[in-house]
Amino acid sequence: MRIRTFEEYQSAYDQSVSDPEGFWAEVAQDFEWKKPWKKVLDWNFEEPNVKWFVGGKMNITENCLDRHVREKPNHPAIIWEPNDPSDDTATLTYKMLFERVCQFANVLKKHGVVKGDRVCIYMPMIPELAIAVLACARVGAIHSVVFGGFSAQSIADRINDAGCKVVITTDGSVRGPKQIPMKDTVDDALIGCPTVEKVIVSTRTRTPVSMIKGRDIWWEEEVKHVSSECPAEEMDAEDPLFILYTSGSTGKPKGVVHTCGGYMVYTAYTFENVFQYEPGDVYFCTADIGWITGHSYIVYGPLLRGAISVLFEGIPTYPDAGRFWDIIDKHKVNIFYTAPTAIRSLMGFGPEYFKNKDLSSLKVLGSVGEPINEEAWNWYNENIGKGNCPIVDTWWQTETAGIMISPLAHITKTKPSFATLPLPGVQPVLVDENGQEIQGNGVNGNLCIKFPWPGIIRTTWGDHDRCRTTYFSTYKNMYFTGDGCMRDEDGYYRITGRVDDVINVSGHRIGTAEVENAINMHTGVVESAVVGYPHDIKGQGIYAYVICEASSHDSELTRKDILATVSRIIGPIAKPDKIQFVSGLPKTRSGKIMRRILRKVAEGDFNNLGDISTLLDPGVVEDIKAGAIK
Ligand code: 7RM
Repeated sequence: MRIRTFEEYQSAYDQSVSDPEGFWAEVAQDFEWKKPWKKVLDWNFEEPNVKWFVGGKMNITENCLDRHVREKPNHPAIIWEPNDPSDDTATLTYKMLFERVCQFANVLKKHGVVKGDRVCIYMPMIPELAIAVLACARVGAIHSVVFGGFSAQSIADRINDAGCKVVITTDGSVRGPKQIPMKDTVDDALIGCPTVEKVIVSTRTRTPVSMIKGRDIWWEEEVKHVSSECPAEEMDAEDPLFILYTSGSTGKPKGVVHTCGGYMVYTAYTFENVFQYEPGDVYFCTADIGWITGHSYIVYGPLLRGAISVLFEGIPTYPDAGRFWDIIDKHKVNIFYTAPTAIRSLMGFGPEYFKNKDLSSLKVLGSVGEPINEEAWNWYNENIGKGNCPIVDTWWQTETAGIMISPLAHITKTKPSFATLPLPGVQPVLVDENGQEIQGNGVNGNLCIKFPWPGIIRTTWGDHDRCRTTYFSTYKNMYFTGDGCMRDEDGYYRITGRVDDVINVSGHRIGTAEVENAINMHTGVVESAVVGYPHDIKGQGIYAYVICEASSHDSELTRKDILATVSRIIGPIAKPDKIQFVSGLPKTRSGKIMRRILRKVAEGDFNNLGDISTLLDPGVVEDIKAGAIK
């Protein structure tokens, strides 16, 4: 169901509110179902229990692949752009992708993977990553993609939480000038992973790896011995499609679960309407498939709509800061979707990197992952879009599966740093601290959604109650996003950032508790507290206050050791930007750290610390201020 005008948007929106079931049933007609659903929606937010297209049977890969192979086998599906621009790009047509997915699905089957099994995928941005994802979906296995930048410890935690039977990885990977071991890291992880039976290794770097007999097998060898025909497993609309781990304010990352039917309908619908994708358009999303943006808008959404999706292995600054613009020029990209952190970083390199590039193929620009500041929005609009490409500032989350609040390209009037209006099917509300809905315009509050949409999180793997308490218990009968938001006089939404203890560093979600736990693993550390602070390029940086044992003297060495510890426990993305050694933390008499004070000091705002009289020892505040890191 394609929206083409603002009036059509309004009427679709109205219908989606007055008759959500009728609305989504009509959207879902666009797909191939093996058996029709009996009921469109069953839901309550108390448990929560949300089911879309109840009783419907399907397989998402038939909608991503088989159907396009019948209609246009030789149409490009994936254009792979390697890390090194002088290496060959690879174009996979729908037919080629289909055959490779079926082949690899047969490899999975041969090694005992059956419907419902969990498979961990730890790979760089190569076509085999998309193939592995789709092959899992083909056989009904639940994929759990772990971002290639995570440490062995993080991989192990995720494998064990999900009970993965198989791991798919590569020998190594290349990112910019660096070679990164992948298989070695997996080997380290697997020391503590009893559920893993097989490791399938695809070749990327040809670096030496150790292959354990009986456990480790080569991808290239395996695919030689299987057929390239593999009927798709019949899945219930509510069977899990994947688990994706994401950070929250407390504890270890949660395994967000999405299911087959709703996810399919929601990602495809949002993809085509937000970007206004036209047949033949070349679409380039710069995210990594290890995050939700890559799942929904590199793999599933675009392939469901028969699109051409560019899959880029490298980084924005290699071989130089013009790489994105080179790729746009080379592949004549029409739709470009990236993150504010990348825009801010590339802005800093100056115009020489884009001025001689032909960007005239561009029609639509997108932004995702964090609030985009006006300066970055304007720079993006003027220099990349040349003033005639709408910017779709898309707000959404791992838990929402797809875009929730966003302009529709060429349809919704944009406004810098506003995600603008909810998509059809999305009913946002702003609530105050008491859980009261804030009506009217020109208001601020916590962003909640009061009605289910097909992509809503179904559960957190292995711990349904955690899903309830995290998202559905803060405010009764609402899904709580964790974001603060303002609705301006025009009814436009502007997301202001997290209101919980989640930090958004370069679009990566990092829980302060996770970083604190990692820092506390270091032997010399007694206690720590982590907060976010505004960072010019990353959006937010990580500021750690650390109390060390009296015996640690060389603070520079301790600082480096702490960084190494965090890298080891979580991964380099969670390394604090600033570490301040303190003798105490501002705690209330009941022992609670007053993070508000720590945030203010980290921001450099010493004069508005608020009431500190309830602190056990108000004296620590002076010490913290005196030692603050600029
Ligand atoms: C897609 C994704 C989710 C968090 C979310 C927000 C922030 C994402 C925007 C944004 C302002 C945006 N999933 N966020 N998009 N904030 N404007 N357009 O990023 O699960 O990794 O992160 O990201 O705080 O809650 S995520």
